[in-house]
Amino acid sequence: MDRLWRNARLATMTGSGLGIIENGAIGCRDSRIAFVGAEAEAPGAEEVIDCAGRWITPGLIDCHTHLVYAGSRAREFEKRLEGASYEEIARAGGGIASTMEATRSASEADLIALALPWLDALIAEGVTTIEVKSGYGLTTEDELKMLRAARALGERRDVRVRTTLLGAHALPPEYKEDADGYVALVCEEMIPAAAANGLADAVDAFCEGIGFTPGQTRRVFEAAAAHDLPVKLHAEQLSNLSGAALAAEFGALSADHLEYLDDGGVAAMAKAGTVATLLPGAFYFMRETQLPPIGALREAGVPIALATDSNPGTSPLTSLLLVLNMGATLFRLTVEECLIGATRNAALALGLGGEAGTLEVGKACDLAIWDVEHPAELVYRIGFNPLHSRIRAGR
Ligand code: DI6
Ligand code: FE
Repeated sequence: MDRLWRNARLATMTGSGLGIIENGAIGCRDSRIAFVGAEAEAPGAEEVIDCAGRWITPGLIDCHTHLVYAGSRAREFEKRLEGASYEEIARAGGGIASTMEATRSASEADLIALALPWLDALIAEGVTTIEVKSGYGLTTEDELKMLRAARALGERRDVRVRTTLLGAHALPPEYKEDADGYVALVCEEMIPAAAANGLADAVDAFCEGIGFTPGQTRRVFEAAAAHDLPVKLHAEQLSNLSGAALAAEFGALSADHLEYLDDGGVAAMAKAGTVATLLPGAFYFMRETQLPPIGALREAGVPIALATDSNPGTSPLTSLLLVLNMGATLFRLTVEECLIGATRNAALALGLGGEAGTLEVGKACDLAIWDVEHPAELVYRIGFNPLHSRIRAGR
């Protein structure tokens, strides 16, 4: 083996709980995990690192972000403090449309430069994989520009980036009277172009009163399927349009938000193996009071993931550790559910179940090493970062 981390306590995220191994060690060969287990059984390695009893978890995974965009929505935030609603602002041409204008005006290099500090904040907390969505360009050219910027983040930093085409995020002003025409553009131009250029790992849509109807979302999903791209969906965030069930029908990797999810949606997701990605940052920032149906999701065995939803309008948040705390305090998830939600289940939500999210032989050697006495501290503390070191692909 190339490298061995010894004298560690491991939370492997395998099995039913955290998969704890005391007196553990992890070995790495050619950037992959080659040994996980008791230190006494570990083979030799060229380089041996003494972890002094620290905890090792899989590198964290932020499986839902809108990290690439330009412009600020701080003034819109002020308006909301004065009483304007998110929907009112959106319908008056602000909200997503204002970020769209700034993003269209920005170059690919501008977008990369803007996103890097936010990405660095995530990386500083042990994040080794992020998903980044487009959705603020809303022309084929600007959506591809966003996806290229997102991919470039993975070259500027040592982080695995998965990109998602979210062309059906909002209706751009030039299609104001022609939503179906815009959906046709997404299906006939954006999705084929993103697929042809290898720029998207998945396709997403915003199925909502201020977004796209279930019928329009279906057309987007059909186009994605025609290009062999898996789908995800912003579903049941502000109202219940049965979007999650539609996503499940297409074997979606995940349905996200889900505050207004009903029993039928839960059952459909369970049957399809669709991950429920919960976004407590948006719940908090929007002062939402409707809780996602955690008990029903749990009972049905739907895997629950947690993510930042980092975006300028509803979750200007770049701390996945804070999301873990919010998952527990706001959604009453257990410590185990929170930690699994930002590792194993987050990997599933990105179609990376075989590659990341747990400490298992054969997976990429992506590790977070923590100065904590127990993994519960990662969920418990607010605004403190106990990361000792972060290993991505064995380094
Ligand atoms: N749901 C959200 O919370 C974000 N997008 C979406 O579909 C909000 C995006 C924004 O307001 O800029
Ligand atoms: Fe989102």
